[in-house]
Amino acid sequence: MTVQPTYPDTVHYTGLNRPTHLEATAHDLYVEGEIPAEIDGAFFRALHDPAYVPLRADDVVLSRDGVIGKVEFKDGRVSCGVRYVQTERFLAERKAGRSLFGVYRNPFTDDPSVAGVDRTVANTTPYYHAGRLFMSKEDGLPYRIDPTTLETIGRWDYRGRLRSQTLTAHPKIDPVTGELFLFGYEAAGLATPTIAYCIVSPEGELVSEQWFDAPYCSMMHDFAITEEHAIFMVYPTKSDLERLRAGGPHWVHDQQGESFIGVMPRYGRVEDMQWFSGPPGVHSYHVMNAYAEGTKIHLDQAMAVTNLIPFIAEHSGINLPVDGGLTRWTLDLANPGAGIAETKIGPFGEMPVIAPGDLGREYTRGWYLSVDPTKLTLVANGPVGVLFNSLIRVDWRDGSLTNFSDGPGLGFNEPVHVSANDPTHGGWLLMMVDRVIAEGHFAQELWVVEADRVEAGPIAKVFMPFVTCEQVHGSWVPRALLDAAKGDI
Ligand code: V55
Ligand code: FE
Repeated sequence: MTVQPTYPDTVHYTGLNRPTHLEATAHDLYVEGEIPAEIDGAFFRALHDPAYVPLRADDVVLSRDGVIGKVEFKDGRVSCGVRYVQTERFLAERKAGRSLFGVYRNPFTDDPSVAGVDRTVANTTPYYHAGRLFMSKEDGLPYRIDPTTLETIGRWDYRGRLRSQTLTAHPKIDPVTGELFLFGYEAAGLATPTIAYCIVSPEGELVSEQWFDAPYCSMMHDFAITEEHAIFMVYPTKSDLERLRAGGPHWVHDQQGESFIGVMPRYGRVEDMQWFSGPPGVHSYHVMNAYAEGTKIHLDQAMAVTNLIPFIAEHSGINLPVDGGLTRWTLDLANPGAGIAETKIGPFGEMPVIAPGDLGREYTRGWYLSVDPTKLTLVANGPVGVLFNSLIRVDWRDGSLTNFSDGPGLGFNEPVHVSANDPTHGGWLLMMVDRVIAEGHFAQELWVVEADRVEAGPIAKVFMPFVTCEQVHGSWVPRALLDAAKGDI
């Protein structure tokens, strides 16, 4: 008789993070309300679900295997599916029938049999460019996925042309030119300060890759693009090779550490980067948007006083109350000495979203998730330790906020924006909602919300026939783009 290993009894493997090992499809889901006919396409979601009990009981949620989820809308009918991303790591572990890779982003903790095997889990963002669907994580290269079957096609390196060892999970697609802007950090290997900045043509060919050094090796989770600039944010969550060799954590946040914003012409040379000094200790995971106004740049981010991920704060010996908010930073390229002007826009929150057509341009509205403390869910879970229960719409024309909150017992996940054919209609948001049905157990519903009337709540709900693990990010792919999917290898 063999003794089955068990999942650790930590937030990383319980509640919404309870492993499901699920791969499934379902058709003609039950819908309450009416789904607008124009919602025609696929909502791809990045999920994470471990395939095996981790090697080390102190491993964390960000190490869990990537799963691609899809909710597809066609002619008012809804179907869904989930499948593991068959990364090299997943395939090696499936063959062995157990975990072979050690803790989050530390290859020195791996079983020696997998030395040199790609260890990314592709669990952060699905994105679609030039007819190709990818699943990505910032510690490696993306994996290409068949958008119809959700089968993994393989790791994507632009047919061997890409030199960087990593690519961001927050790529930017210019809505007018169709180009894809990417960067990779730790591009030259573990704990290096090397950044690769890349441009991919609308046809999907890598046309430029330039390398530069950041001031130090930082967790550069997101970046920004304007019509004229590429913007890199360096916040003091730092890595260290010696710490990794000793089996320690990849990231420690330096609460006294300096932060920097690097700005370069987006088609220019990395040598033309202008660095701005930011406040010490702060951190941001996600950008809502950025745009240029004359020599000025506005950079709108979900800012926080420290790194929000509880295990990183813990590894860093930081115990600050969670604080921050949607914040506009304005910098003037003509006057770098003036530093960064800060405008607080909205309350603490995360997962900012815009209409994809607004990327890099002056925009009128955006959305993000926040926490309404009067409707709090007692189940603390997920990477940031709380369930979001408030959807906020920001109107940038006058800075006003509207919101819809619900609970206790509900958790909101990052929505996607679906645009309407009628330009006077603001489109819709699709948002997966986790509903607590018993302690540690959930049901899931996909809500359809009018993007410019979030306060009215959902106009339709799709009841999911099975429960998946937590979503990270998502992408909406309209029917016309799905139909243009490339079948090449
Ligand atoms: C985040 C998520 C990641 C990761 C690094 O939400 C940062 C932040 C799901 O993976 O690898
Ligand atoms: Fe992210």
